[in-house]
Amino acid sequence: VVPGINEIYDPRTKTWSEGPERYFPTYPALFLTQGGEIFYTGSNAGYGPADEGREPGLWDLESNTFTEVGGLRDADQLETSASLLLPPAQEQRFMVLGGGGVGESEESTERTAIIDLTEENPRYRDGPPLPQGTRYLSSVILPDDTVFTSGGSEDYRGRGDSDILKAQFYDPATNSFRPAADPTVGRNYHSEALLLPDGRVATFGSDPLFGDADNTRMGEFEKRIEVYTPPYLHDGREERRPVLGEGPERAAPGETVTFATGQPGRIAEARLMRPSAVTHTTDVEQRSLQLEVRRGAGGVSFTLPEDPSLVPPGWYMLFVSDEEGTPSEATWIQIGEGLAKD
Ligand SMILES: [Cu+2]
Repeated sequence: VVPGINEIYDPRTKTWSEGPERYFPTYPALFLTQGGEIFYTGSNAGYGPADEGREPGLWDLESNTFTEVGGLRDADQLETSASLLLPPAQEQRFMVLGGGGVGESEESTERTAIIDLTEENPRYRDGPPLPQGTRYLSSVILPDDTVFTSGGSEDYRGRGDSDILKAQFYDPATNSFRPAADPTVGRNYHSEALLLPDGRVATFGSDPLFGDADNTRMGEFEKRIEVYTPPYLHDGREERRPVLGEGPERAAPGETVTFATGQPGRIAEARLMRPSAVTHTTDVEQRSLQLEVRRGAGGVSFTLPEDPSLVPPGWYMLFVSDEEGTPSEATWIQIGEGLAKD
């Protein structure tokens, strides 16, 4: 990667062409927005000067103009922050969580912030604070529209034994955090978490700079994996999960798809969730779309959003949930232009 040089890939012709020139630090969190612009939340994984490519904003690729958005507190602590497109994706609200100073800075922030891109002049507004300053926080959207956040460290790459053995849920509906079961393994740089198709969350990796609190020994890459089971599968609910039966494996945006089920009355909600491609604390692929549920005799139907900037082509996990919020296991469906249902 050459800093500032961007390329555009066309999967139809399998060719690369020159994209608009714009500089970002490494691993910039660049999200596709509804309408096709790119939103840079400001999250990045460092390596670059402190005064270039750090301001969050909206990037119009056609005109190569960049409109900065303001309102973000601790804007000098966006390195190693996490960001995500909040569920449901149709609302176009983005969230930034934590982060630290540039380079090997000891500083980190507990700040979270949210921006609504449907507003005329979008600006970040403060969200509820994290329990403490946090870098490398993992954040995973769950099928019940909450965000599971876990781990991270207070100092650069867990220095000084600063891993944070805490997890919490962020609920966009109430704009608040509530605690989740503590993780048992510390996770800082090069750690990840993602949603599994069975509704659980896997957390893995971590690349501490040092192996002890006094910072005298070299760190070792963390090889243990943890699997977290959210409360929506506790207390026997796992046995009562709704089940989605036969349906199409492929569909085009805007199409209505029908799936068989023995219990259409039990299916209250449906979410189309893009599988994770997380690295360096942020997953720009992660998105969850709310689908309206139509119940029929022996089946349920959903109409997919029409706009490919909301539903970029690819494979998705379709989750249905009951009134209580107990999700099904995911059913895989490939969505894209020209993929009519079969
Ligand atoms: Cu890296």
